[in-house]
Amino acid sequence: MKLLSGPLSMFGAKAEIAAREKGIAIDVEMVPFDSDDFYRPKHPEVLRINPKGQVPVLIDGGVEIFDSTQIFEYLEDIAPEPPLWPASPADRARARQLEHPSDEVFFPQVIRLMGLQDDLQGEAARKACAACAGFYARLESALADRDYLAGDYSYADIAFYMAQVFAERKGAGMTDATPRLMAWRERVGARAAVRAVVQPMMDFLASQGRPVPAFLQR
Ligand SMILES: N[C@@H](CCC(=O)N[C@@H](CS)C(=O)NCC(=O)O)C(=O)O
Repeated sequence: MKLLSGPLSMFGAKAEIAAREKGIAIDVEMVPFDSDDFYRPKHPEVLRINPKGQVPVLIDGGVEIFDSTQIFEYLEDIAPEPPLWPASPADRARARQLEHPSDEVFFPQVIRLMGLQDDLQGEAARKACAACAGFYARLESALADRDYLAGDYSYADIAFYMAQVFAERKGAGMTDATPRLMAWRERVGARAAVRAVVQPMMDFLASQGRPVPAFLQR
């Protein structure tokens, strides 16, 4: 099985962490990525398989998939153990409803901040940071009676862990205002699969002389 990812791809990291959690041997190839954070030149297999031209892309024999969440679903189907979605349909639906906004509601605020790094005190950046803080507060409430976002450790945790790493890098990290979420971050970050993927990413940042979030410094 081959995963096309990028050295700073949070979506690629989601897929790689999930494969490691499942114990699936996976060959990860990093596509070209330049110092301006552009994925250029586009890898020919990425262009062929993903009409959006984005990583991650997973190739497993004749199966070719793009989108990190679609890759989660495939991994769950081929390797049901250990499960990374809850068992019952209702709980699964709830977990998916936590994984999706991580990518599609929270992370877009982080992408907004990526373009506002020279004006972090400006109104647009402050609005994006406030949206992230609101998201953290909602998850803090969800963690009142559980250790992980959807009960047991799941894809929802993997997705949000990676999204918040990038939020931290871009100025919208979590704070002591959400202590349960901070403890959750410790718990998820201590997992071997998570460390094995996030640490090389941080090493890549350091190798480029770019800041590494304090909570991930060696
Ligand atoms: N929804 C997609 C998002 C993938 C995505 O945004 N990938 C980024 C890297 S993290 C990318 O390839 N960007 C290059 C581009 O859009 O040209 C997923 O979950 O895989």
